[in-house]
Amino acid sequence: MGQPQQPEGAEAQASATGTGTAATGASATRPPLRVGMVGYAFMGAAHSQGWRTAGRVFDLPLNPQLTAICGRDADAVRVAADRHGWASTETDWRALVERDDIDLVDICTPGDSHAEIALAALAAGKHVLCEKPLANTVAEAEAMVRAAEEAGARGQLAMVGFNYRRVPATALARRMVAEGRIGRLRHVRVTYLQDWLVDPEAPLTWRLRKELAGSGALGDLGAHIVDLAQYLTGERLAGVSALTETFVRRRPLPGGAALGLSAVAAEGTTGEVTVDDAAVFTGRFPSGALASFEATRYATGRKNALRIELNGERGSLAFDLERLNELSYHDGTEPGAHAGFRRILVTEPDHPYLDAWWPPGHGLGYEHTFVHQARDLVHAVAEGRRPEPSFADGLQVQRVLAAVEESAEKNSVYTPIAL
Ligand code: SOE
Repeated sequence: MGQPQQPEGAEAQASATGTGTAATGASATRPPLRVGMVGYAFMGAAHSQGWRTAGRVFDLPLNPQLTAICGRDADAVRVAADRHGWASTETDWRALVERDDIDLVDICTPGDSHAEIALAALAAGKHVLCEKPLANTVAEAEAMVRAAEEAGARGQLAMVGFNYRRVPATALARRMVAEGRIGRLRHVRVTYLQDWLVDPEAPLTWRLRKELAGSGALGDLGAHIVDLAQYLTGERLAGVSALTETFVRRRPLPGGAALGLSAVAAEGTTGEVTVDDAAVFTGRFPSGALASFEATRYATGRKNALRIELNGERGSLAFDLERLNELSYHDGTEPGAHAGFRRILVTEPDHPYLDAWWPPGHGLGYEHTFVHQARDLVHAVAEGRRPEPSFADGLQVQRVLAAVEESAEKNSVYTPIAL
């Protein structure tokens, strides 16, 4: 089996079991974890991959079963079920969450339905995995945390899907920070750059509508980098100063279903973009470290460029999602003549998650983060252990996003965040 979810944590280390052997037919004899998923587009496909693969690679205590997938369009959800390996379909999520043969509900819908589905699933006695950002508003996220805490007392678990914690290189970076390898933190520099909105004729898909998505690049990309920065540092932002912008305010309406991030435009119709296209903000950590963040869909030529660099008194770490099998490390205690950033190829069996995968040098990709996410959640369920990131972690990220919006509305005034 791979490394525990929080490689540096005593709790997580105590959870490490197994030997790293790939799952065989033996997994079929383990108790099932029957999953019902709501949503079947991009994230639904990614999570399906996770559930389908986790038990075949990792030696899991429970056997994830792709029991039912739900979407409003009966034909489309049937096609998705066949493609991704789900045993049955539903067209009403309320029916899905009430089914007796479902143990865990995985929410892969746009943010406007996260709270309603999660509350119903928790009330129905299910464990819940919810895609990021946890909700569209702080109030919704607070209600979800309350429900998760009540359900937790009954033994149910709730996790939010910040999958970039599960890249082996980011998990290794977390471990190295916790080991003190960069020493006292001074700077955190994070960008998440995409370019799928550069064309002003790209249609107004759901991600550009506040009532569905909550916010734009901020919630979609900014949520990831806030979570990752806080996860890697082990600290929570104390306050932010922000700018946001919507560069293109009207766009053609979509003429049909979304195709990945985009869609075909319907000719002659336009609608208003009601979210930010980009968010740039600075922040302070309680330790005194300074942070800068940039999230945009207008970084021409940048496809999925999530980059983070941490500078500490003793060293630095840098990660680039477009080279996700690598971690750069500079040991500032080395003699100057030989010092410099070196590339750690994060494919060794003693790197997080990697003892179950391929021989050294045979790298992993984006989809594997979802396999690791499923793996970690299965362990948490089997061990009755609160998974991370929890709904409370998701709420705290939501509070940062709200502070960014508040600061941007007030010309970047420094806006504290309740810890
Ligand atoms: C689109 O910007 C998107 O698919 C995000 O919604 C995901 O969370 C991110 O992982 C990749 O980009």
